[in-house]
Amino acid sequence: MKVEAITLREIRMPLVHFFETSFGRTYSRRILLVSLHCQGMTAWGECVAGEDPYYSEESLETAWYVISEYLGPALLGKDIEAGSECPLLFERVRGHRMAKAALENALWVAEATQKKVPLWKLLGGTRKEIPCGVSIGIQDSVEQLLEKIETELAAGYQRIKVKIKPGWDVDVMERIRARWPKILLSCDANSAYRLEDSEHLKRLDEFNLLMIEQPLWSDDIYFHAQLQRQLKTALCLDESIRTARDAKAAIEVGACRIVNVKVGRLGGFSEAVAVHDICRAANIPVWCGGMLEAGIGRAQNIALSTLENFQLPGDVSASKRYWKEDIVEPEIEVSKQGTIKISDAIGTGYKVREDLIERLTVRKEELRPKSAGAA
Ligand code: OSB
Ligand code: MG
Repeated sequence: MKVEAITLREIRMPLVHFFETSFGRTYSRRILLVSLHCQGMTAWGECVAGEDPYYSEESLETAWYVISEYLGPALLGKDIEAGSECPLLFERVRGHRMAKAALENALWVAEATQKKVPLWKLLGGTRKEIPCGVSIGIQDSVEQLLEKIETELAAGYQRIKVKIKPGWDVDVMERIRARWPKILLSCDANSAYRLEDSEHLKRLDEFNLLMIEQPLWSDDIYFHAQLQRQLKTALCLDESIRTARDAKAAIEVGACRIVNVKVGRLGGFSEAVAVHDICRAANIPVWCGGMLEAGIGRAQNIALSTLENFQLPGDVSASKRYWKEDIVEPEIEVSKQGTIKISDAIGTGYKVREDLIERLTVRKEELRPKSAGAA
């Protein structure tokens, strides 16, 4: 497949409900989409970088710059057979994994389309139905949070994850457990605590949580191992795992017992599958995280979640929880049992709504190979 041109687009999509984590509240998303034009075929990728560099160093703006100046030119005019060739082509650029993932994942979709196979099969998936959970942000009141949990349980979701931060943690979990003693429940701190908080965090042990996600620094592995030794509850790492090597180190030092796999954070499907494999070999279950994706990213997360070691329900939930109207059709729907059925269609099985994307676009840039002789 020759990559003849790449289009970058910024689209704006208001969230149905605001989403608040320990680093802030989001009402509306600005999303960078890439489309690769390969000999009559168009393959789409969604960059999960946020509006601001809070979850990680990357943002929509840094991703736009790095794709337009470095990663795009590394692909343009090249004949590429497989998405798995990307990491080598991008090797000179350090970090910027979300920018890399947007392009690499689009090439995996192109490869699946060309080979006429479903993306999930190309990735090595086996599951025909995946279990789904929800991530619920910090609310204005505990009552509001309880109401939201009730709605999601009624919709069938198999696991509830709530965001926590100092001042919104033990008391909140207590209220949830008092009402639902048995549900699969976890919490995510997005790095809001320090090792000195370990006595406080130990109080979470009484709630029989499935896991506590990323309590400490976003770049730390070692001190999570110290914390894990003090807790009964399993720790899960999200932000701290940026490479397969990080996953290996975290497992070896005992920093977590569960790993969150986010394809954007890891730089693309190649590294995400590598993390999956390392965890499987070490008997560490993984699950697929979410980044408030629109349908393109969401559909790709679904494909990844079909791999065998995605044993726990992911933050892979229905389009309508986030968007009035999603940019793929059909929209992503979740069954009454809290699952998504996997389609045997070629590619992701979800069609990109190019007309709607065009209407949502506020910025666009087209990249083409520099003509021969140009500097
Ligand atoms: O830590 O998992 C996270 C959203 C933005 C940034 C980080 C995280 C999240 C979520 C949302 O938890 C998951 C979703 O997409 O539903
Ligand atoms: Mg997280």
